[in-house]
Amino acid sequence: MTRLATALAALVVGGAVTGGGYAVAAADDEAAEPVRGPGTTTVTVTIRDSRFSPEVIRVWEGTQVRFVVRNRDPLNHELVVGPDAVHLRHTDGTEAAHPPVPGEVSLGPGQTGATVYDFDEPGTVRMVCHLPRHEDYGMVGAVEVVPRPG
Ligand SMILES: [Cu+2]
Repeated sequence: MTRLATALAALVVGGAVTGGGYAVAAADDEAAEPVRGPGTTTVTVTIRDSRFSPEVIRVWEGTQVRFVVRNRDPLNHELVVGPDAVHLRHTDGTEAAHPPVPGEVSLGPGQTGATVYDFDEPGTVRMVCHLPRHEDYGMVGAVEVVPRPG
């Protein structure tokens, strides 16, 4: 099981116990992630050893996140954030390189890049590196979009 899957499983279990559950979203090796936003916010994601850090990001609905992505590995990576349809398109492998569209950034070895994405609906939005076998290796993360009260 990947660390993310473990974290999500913990989230489900925690939800059953506490009725809230979000507090359990942080992996045991990471400090609890604050809920960021609303409005605009910048999140730095570091890639090392083909892992995103942080793997779980929490934002209020109605938050625009500017992802600054730092690739600390000596190989190519990417960060693609979006709904399942976007990930399916990349999994099919029909798009090898990514033009600068919101939520997608490709990074050469040691590069830093940025992309912007709007989180307007509560729920879980996955972030994935779709280079061959990277997702299987565990290069996945999630943005938990928390509904705003009222
Ligand atoms: Cu990768």
